[in-house]
Amino acid sequence: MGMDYSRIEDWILRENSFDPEKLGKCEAVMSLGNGYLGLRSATEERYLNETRGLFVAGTFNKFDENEVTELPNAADMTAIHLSVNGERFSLTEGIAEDYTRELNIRTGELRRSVTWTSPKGVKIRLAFYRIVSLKRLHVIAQRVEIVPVEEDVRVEIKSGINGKMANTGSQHFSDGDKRFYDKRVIQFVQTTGQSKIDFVDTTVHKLALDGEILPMEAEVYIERREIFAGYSVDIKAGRTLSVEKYSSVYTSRDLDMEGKTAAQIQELAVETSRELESLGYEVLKDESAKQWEEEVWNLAPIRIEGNVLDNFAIHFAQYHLRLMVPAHDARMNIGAKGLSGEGYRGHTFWDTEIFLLPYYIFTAPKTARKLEEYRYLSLPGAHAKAAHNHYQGAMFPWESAWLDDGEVTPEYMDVDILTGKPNKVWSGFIEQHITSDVAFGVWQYSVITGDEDYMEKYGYELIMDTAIFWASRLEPGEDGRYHINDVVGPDEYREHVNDNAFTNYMACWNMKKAMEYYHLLKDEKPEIFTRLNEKLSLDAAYGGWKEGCEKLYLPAPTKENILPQDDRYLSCRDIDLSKYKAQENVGGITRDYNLEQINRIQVSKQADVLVLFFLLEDIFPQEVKKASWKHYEARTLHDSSLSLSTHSVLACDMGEKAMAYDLFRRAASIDLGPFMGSSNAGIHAASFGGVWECVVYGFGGVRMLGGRLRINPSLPEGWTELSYTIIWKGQKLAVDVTKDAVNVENLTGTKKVEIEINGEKHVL
Ligand code: IFM
Repeated sequence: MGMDYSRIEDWILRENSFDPEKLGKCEAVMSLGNGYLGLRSATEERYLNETRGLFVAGTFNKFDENEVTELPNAADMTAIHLSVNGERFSLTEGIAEDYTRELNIRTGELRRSVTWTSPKGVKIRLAFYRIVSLKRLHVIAQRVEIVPVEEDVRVEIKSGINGKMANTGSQHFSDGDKRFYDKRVIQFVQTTGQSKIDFVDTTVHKLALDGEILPMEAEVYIERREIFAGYSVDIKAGRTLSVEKYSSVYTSRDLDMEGKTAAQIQELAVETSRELESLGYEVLKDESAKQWEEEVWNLAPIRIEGNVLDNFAIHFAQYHLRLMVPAHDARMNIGAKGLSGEGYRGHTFWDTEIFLLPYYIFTAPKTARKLEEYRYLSLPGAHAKAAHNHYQGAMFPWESAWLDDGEVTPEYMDVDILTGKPNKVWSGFIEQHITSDVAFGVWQYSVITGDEDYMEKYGYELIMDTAIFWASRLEPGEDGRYHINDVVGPDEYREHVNDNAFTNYMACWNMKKAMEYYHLLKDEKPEIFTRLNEKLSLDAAYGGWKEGCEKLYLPAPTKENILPQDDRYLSCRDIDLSKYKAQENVGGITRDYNLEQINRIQVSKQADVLVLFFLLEDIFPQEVKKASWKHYEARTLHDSSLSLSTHSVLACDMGEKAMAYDLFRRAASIDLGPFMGSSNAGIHAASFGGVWECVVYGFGGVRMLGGRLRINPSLPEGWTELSYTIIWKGQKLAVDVTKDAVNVENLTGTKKVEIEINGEKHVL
């Protein structure tokens, strides 16, 4: 498969004008990171409506008893205040010309340039560059270039570390230890209030005039929660002053800092600063770009021919999929906003298993394993949640943060439009399908990768333990069947429903899988069986699974072939949804009706039954999928960013190509689209996984069905070629699809691979 990376336009996300009222969008979609650090792309100069953000994966803290654990917004090190002849540089003053801001998603570099004339008429050219290194997880590097255009100027620079950051008001850090080494290196150590994690933030500046280093000593400003260096430099017209700033963040929670005291980490950070300074911005940028090339673009190449925008969209998704994933540490997982904002407090949802995991399984299995190890490591929280609710086994939290936090869904959010009171968030109590989603993720991972080591250490246990929860969760009904009452299914517009199809079928799948593995272990891995039997009493649990599966009520399709979403959905009233379907912003219906009223309308926030068809594709006949797809698509508002991609993939399966493409475009526009407010709190992590699912699962036709690999591609109008790679049981396959051919090549070639392509069995 030939990859042509030469077309630079395919890799650039550009902003051509600056709007100080609408800063959130670019801050989030152009954010930088490496899975350890996530940095919002707030500008060097500060604005009233900005939301600066620097997040370190897994460093959760609970601000106060009435709040849930969240990922704290760490000290800011990217602000650089500039003044020219005493006038502060700001794009809200004076005249800005030739403004552009560009994110190069191929290299991970952010650039901004502008010619600025100050209110008093002094003209300067400015260029700003920055990266978060993909090679050195702790490092941020910046470069600013200042060129006076017409007259000599005096530039003043104030730059350092600002520890006054908060998460919408919650200040997670102490005012810590501030240090200034050799009148050059600035250091600030802050500690989180409850989790007691030390953050060692260090920064150093390097100034040069036309490339010649200026050996300058800084003025130091130390105030409450901040420490800054000040420089002032005279620049002749036409000459270039460059200011490079190298910053690093280390925390006492970092795996690579384990066993080190705060003082040792401080010392190491100072050494890092000196090393970064000697390497310089260009070297740091180039080595990071090389890492992007090796780790992402060469490892998981995807190319769409025929539509530049779609080709960009899939690469943009891959860019963010790398930024958000803590591939370095299994003790943490992906937040619903990645590391690009405070939204959803850095918490992990079912988004990981159902929308994100497939990308990592098929392209970076080691990373996928870490995500599923996290679930094993957080079993104590799942046990505590089950016990708290008088169930057995592992009941996974709807939202999770640090390993032993357990459930961290906030109890209240937003306001009821009718009562004016805060809305109770029921998901943390009764959105229980997360438990089988976790089990499904484990199974997907193990089948696609063939990683038996994971299964033996963690996977079998997770599937059994979650099945034990389900058996204890079933409620006997008067009809002699078991029911699962009072839940929220994937569709969060329907609260307190009984027998949600997704929940019941997935619970049944979970128990059946546990039974299957019970036999497998007993017959083929007796020592593992004995260990787990002692730990989980499998022999006693088996009867509960068997009876549970046999008696659990599984909603059947109506005579019109529609699978009921829950026991009430199809009898609720229909209303004209066209107003909400056409809305620019999501959630319009909640401004007209409260949740109780919405519960009585046939309307869905997001894909529900359709996710079930997507996961358990082979147990439902095509006519049921088709009729249900039609019914629910008409009533789904896609008010969750998780929704469009599932509908698109299903539309592909249904042969509804135009619809599939339209839904894919809308999914790709969730963060890339024109609505400026939608990404303020951070990007929509799951939607990027969804975009990959649309391309590779939908148009690319890949699916793991009952343990087998199937490829049934179908390109949308306008795409002339789609190529991608997937890793199937350790074998890397390059798939190339055109309108009339599918070529699959086994690039690894060390094992036979069986695939069904367009209904025909092939062995590679
Ligand atoms: O997990 C989702 C949920 O399905 C809809 N609300 C947002 C959550 C986080 O993305």
